[in-house]
Amino acid sequence: MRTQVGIIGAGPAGLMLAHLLHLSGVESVILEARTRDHVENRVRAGVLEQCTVDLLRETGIGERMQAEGMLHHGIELGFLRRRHRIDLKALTGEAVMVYAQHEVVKDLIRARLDYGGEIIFEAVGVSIHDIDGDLPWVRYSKDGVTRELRCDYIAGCDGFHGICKQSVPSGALTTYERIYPFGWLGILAEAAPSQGELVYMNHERGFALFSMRSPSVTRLYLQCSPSEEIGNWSDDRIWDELLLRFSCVDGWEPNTGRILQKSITPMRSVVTEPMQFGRLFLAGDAVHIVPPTGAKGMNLAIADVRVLARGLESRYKSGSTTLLDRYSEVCLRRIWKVQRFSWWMTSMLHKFPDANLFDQRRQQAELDYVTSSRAGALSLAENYVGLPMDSFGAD
Ligand code: RFL
Ligand code: PHB
Repeated sequence: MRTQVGIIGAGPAGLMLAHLLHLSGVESVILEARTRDHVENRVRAGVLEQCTVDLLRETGIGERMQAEGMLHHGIELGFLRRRHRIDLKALTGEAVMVYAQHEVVKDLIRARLDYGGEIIFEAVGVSIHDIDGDLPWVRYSKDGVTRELRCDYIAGCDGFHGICKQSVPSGALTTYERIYPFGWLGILAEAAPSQGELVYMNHERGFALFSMRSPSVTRLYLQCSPSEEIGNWSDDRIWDELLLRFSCVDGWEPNTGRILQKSITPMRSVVTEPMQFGRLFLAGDAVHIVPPTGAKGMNLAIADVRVLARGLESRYKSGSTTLLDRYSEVCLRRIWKVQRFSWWMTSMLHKFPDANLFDQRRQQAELDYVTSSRAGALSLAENYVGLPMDSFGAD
């Protein structure tokens, strides 16, 4: 089989890239290791930046998000048992949309299949070859038969545990990393959200986050040890800990209900540079990870492929690789700013095992500053709704 762009991975990065390429008249084939059912039901992110929302709308896949997503004009930061609102809309003129990542994935898969695009699910044993030559190719197996996909370019959108980054010769890429001494235990609960906006709570027992998925489902997270076993957390223990961390002087607390799903995620910040090697372009979690405190992972993945799609479109329309050659440089400038923000939110809100009383008071002073100073709140808000998309222009 032959195509112009071979895409590895049907997460938000791979699916959005295929969609944008289709709109530009560029052919692609997606190879995905898991089943359609698995990728459509993988519970992950929930917050879309304004630019992501605009992109979904402008490219014709925003209809269900528009109907079912929840537009949020503010968020709350809590510390010392009080919640303080950051008015994103008043500060920046923009808002965020709470709409689950797996719903975006469903919308992208449906759009692709509707226009006759190909997604090969359950493609196992994927390996990539000749990425430093002009004719890269991919080997994979489907239904027990080994096949080859020949292409002009390969997009490595295969997430943090993917094979694309590992296929680059050692020494060609540099990885920058920070591993945090905690993880997040996340639950989905059958309970109406007890208020309309997200609450990021700093507490002496550790961070907690109140979010939502629909008028009847609440999403909650609590900071835990990175090596924590989910089996140690009964439903009762989870609710006791959440209610303790969220307890506020005004009596607000999340509604409780049946726990539908629970999982633990480690926290890390990672960037690998450059994002290109020969004819292989890496995008999304395959090349960077942010801790989820800034709600940026999926948004960054989509921002990468927006730049990549423009570069590829220009290559096929004019024959010029000028934009494509700048892919990594253009993306990394924004990625590092988003990394900084995600690290900063994480540092400000979590309890660090080695923090002393000085660190605790300094953290509270920082939260006090951000929630009481317009300049402090504006900086947070500007980053939270999403920094402007980088362009290829001379800015
Ligand atoms: P994905 O979604 O991991 O997709 C990669 C795909 O590649 C497939 N794959 C392979 N296919 C073929 N062959 C192979 N060898 C393959 N290896 C892997 C995988 O099956 C998969 O389908 O990466 P992508 O597309 O880069 O998207 C990144 C986002 O998924 C991720 O950054 C976000 O989920 C992060 N994230 C959040 N992002 C936000 O923007 N806002 C949020 O509010 C937010 N909250 C979160 C989050 C991530 C979390 N967890 C679970 C890590 C909250 C949490 C708890
Ligand atoms: C979520 O709803 O899953 C969510 C919201 C905000 C975050 C991270 C995750 O910062």
